[in-house]
Amino acid sequence: MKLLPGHLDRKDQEALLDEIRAIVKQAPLFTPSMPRTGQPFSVRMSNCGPLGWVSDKTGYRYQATHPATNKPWPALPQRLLQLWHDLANYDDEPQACLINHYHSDAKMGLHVDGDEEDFTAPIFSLSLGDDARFRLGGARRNDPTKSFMLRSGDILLLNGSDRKAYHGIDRIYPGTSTLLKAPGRINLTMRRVTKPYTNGMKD
Ligand code: MD3
Ligand code: FE
Repeated sequence: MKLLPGHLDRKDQEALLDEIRAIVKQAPLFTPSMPRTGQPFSVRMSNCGPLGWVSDKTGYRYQATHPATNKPWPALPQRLLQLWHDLANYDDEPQACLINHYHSDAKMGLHVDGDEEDFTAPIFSLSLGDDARFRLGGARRNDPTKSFMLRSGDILLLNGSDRKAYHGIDRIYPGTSTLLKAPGRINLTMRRVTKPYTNGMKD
């Protein structure tokens, strides 16, 4: 992984937040639930880009439409695409940007991001709002873990073996940032979902 602390300054964070607010007006935050049990997540989600990640009783998947409005997801903002091009070191465009919203007590348990077909592409994460404690482990759930703080404006790139590693958010530190109007945190993750296009020819 590569952590770029404070990559976005306050002005850039505010400009990006304005775009995210416009997106969640079109594609409201929804509460995903665990496959089978239907247990709700504490994190609320939305997406932008051609595909979005959703979870409900029938499973985890990427789909082209919002689960409640059934409308296509809003477009990925140009400033996010530009950051991907500048930093991701990957030629193809991201296809999904998952928007996670954490209230003060929300967390995300250890998991692997495994619903993408292309694991050669990195995952690009950007944090806005209150500080969070992020935990990164290894390929197996019981591997040792390390924790890091993620702060507003930080960018985290996950590539190589870390791309398939267990990870989660242990806790939010409410009131550590003044960016959002209320305590909480937003995390954006840009992802490549399908394998890049090839026409089957050798060169
Ligand atoms: C490490 N989000 O959306 S971002 C997720 O802060 C997710 O909302 C967390 O885990 C959040 O799936 C962590 C950093 C991150 C994202 C994807 C990863 C770390 C990762 C994929 C593999 C390994
Ligand atoms: Fe994840």
